[in-house]
Amino acid sequence: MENDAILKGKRPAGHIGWVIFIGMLLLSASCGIPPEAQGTQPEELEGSRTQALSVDLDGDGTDENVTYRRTAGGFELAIDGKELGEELAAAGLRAENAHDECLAVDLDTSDGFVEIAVMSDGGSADHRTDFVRFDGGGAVYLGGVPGLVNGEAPAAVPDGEGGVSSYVSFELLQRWTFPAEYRLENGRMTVEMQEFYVDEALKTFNKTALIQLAAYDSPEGDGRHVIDAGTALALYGAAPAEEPDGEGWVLAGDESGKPHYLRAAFPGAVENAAGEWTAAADAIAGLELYG
Ligand SMILES: [Ca+2]
Ligand SMILES: [Ca+2]
Repeated sequence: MENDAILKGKRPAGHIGWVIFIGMLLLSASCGIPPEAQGTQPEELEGSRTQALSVDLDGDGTDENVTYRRTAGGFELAIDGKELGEELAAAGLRAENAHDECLAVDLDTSDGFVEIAVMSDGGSADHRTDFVRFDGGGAVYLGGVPGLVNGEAPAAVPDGEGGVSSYVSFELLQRWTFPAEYRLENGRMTVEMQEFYVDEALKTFNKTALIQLAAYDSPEGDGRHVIDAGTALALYGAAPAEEPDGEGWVLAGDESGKPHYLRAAFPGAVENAAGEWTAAADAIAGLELYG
């Protein structure tokens, strides 16, 4: 059946290949839509219409009937008539500003399951795709990744082998975004942590410490010292937080070029010299929203 084709095959080389690949994914994932409607279906969407898909989610050879509808508070999802929204919310799935349609995505073509991808835009362009598996009995929330699997930028690109190429972002009023790989491990989408994300191209200048800041020699947290108020800084970027509300690190450089790792808490607080959190705007001058 059509859906078996999603994400199968070799990883196309290069960006153009991915665009084509995603286009194929979109078409093949519209499995409940009559073939003649597939080409124009995304443009025909309206706010709250119910989407119907017919797809074998658990690999038992029989299609499940999936209905999905965006709501003011998130989305409704039913499989063979059984409403699963509450179950998924209890499992931690939040989809703020969910998209009008979900997609059937085969995260791992070797495991017999086809997942439902719920895309959302979040509160402030915090694009996200969450994955739901139907195991024959109920829905299992697999977690999610930043980015959208429907081809819109910022994109998340499944490889069909359990991995998703996406990104991590962290912000101290300014937001930094770095490429990152995610992988389905033990039924949970997990970011493959890197030691530290730094990109010289994302360096921003003309910051000034407004208060005494705590700083460290490395993102392991050693060599704690204090940056004096009035110190001119450049900010390079940030490591990812392991959880959206977690902590991360921002790398600052002073005029001598000496690096200082600042401990930061999502979505915009920095550790002061007393070891407490201070709102970033009160701690560092010159931060620009999403600069
Ligand atoms: Ca089935
Ligand atoms: Ca699969």
